[in-house]
Amino acid sequence: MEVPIINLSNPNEELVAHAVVKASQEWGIFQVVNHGIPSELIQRLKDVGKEFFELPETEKEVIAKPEDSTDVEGYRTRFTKDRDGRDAWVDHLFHRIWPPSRVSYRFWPKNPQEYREVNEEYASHIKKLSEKIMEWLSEGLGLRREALKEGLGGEAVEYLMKINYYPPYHGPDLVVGAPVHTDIGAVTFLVANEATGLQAFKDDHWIDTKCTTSGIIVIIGDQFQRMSNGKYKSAEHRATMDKEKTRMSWPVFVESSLDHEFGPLPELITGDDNAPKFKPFVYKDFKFSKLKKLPLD
Ligand SMILES: O=C(O)CCC(=O)C(=O)O
Repeated sequence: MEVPIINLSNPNEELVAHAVVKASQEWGIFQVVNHGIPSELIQRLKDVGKEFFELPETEKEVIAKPEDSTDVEGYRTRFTKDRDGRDAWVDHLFHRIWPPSRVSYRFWPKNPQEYREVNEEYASHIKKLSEKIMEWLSEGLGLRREALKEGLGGEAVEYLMKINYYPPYHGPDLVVGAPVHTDIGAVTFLVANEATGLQAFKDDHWIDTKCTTSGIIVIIGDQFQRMSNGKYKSAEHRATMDKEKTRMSWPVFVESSLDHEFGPLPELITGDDNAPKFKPFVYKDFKFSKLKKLPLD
C-alpha cells in the first residue's frame, strides 16, 4: 500500500481531477508531482529554512513566540513526550505567508537575507496550487469550482507556514516527533528534506510517505472533511525522528480566518439522505475545542 502519487502535468485534466478527488476520499493524503512549482524554488525554501535553524539559539530567539501570545506565530523549541512517554525534541517556527494583511514580518527570519523573497515567491505559488486543488475538490462534490474556497472565506483564506526541525534521535525505539493527529485547517501542503519520517494511518497500518525532492504532500484537514460533509477524509498522520539525520519539514496550513464560521456546505445538505454530519463552528472555537480535546459534535 502506498500513498497515491498524482502527476499534475498530465494533459488530461479530467483524469487528474478524478485522481485528486479519489485520493481525498480514500486516503486524505497524497503526493503531487510536476505541480508547476519550480524545484529550484523548493530547494531554496529548504536552504533558507535550514540556514535559520542552524543559527545560534540566541539569534533564533529574536523571533521567539512571545510568552503572552495567544497566537501561534514565532519560533519555539519544544520538548515533548510521545504517546508512550518517550522523549521527543521538536523545534518549530510558524508565520503567516498570506494574505498580506495577516503577515507579520517580525516573525520572519531576517537571516538569511533571502528568506523573505523566497517565502514570498513560494506563497504565491502555493496559493495558486491550493486554489486549483480546491476547484477540483469542489467539482468532485458536484458543486461550482469556487464553492470550497468561498465556503472557507474567499480572499480572506490564510496560509500559515510552519517549519519543523527534528534533530536525530539515538535511542533504541521509534520516537514520534509529531504525535498522531489530523490537521485542523482545510488542507496542508508539505515539503520535507531527505530524512523520511512522515507516516499516514490507513486500514490499521502506518504507511511511510516517501516525499520526493520536488514532490509536495497534500493532506486534507478537518475543515474540508466537515465542509464536504464527510466525503473527503482528514488524514491521521504522525512524524517519526530519524536515528542519524536531522529531519525538517515545511507544511503550509490553509485555513479560514479565526472569526469565520464553517460547516457542511449548504448545497450538500439536500434531502433526507444528506443530513449534516457535523456541527457548524466559528474557526477559533473549533480550534480551541480540538486542541483541548473537547467533544465536537
Ligand atoms: O513533519 C512532518 O512530516 C509532519 C508535521 C506535522 O504533521 C505537523 O507539523 O502538523
